[in-house]
Amino acid sequence: MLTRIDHIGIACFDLDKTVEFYRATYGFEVFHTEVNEEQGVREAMLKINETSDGGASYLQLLEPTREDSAVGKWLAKNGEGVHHIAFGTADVDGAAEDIRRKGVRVLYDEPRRGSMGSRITFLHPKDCHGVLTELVTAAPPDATDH
Ligand code: V0V
Ligand code: CO
Repeated sequence: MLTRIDHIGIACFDLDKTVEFYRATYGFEVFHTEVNEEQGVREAMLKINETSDGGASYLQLLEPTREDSAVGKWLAKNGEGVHHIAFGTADVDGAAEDIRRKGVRVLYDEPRRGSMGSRITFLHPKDCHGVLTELVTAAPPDATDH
């Protein structure tokens, strides 16, 4: 079961400038930053609110670390903007399997490492009405060292 919007992924050319826009305009502060080399991103998580399932919702600002990454390719084609949405679930393996059985392409055989020790997978945007969709299981609270 999907129980929250975990994050909205926003692609940008300059992470520091974009973080500053969200701080100055809305007052959102950086909760966590990291580089994920496998995904080819440098990212900042801005926590927006807690959610009723014990999780939280974030904006995920993404700057590519290389041009041939998913975000690098997307930026070259589209410019800055919303890149993906992510739904939170306690069971990313089960959710991905259910959705795969419905005929939607799940991009990874096994979930991979995401932000803050989470486990993530993606659904192909062409099977989701044009929206790149991520499924996330957050790390247990004591395992998160943000
Ligand atoms: C590509 N397309 C998109 C899209 N990216 N449509 C909607 N939203 C997007 N973000 C469309 C594109 O316009 C093409 O449509 C078609 O899909 C094929 O795209 P492509 O440019 O040829 O690129 P591909 O096929 O090489 O790669 C697309 C996929 C790739 C979705 C397969 O981006 C991918 O593997 N994404 C998952 C990983 C990812 O995005 N990582 C970065 C975030 P037309 O032109 O043919 O009609 S990492 C993250 O979120 C983390 C770490 C986290 O949350 O913790
Ligand atoms: Co994401």
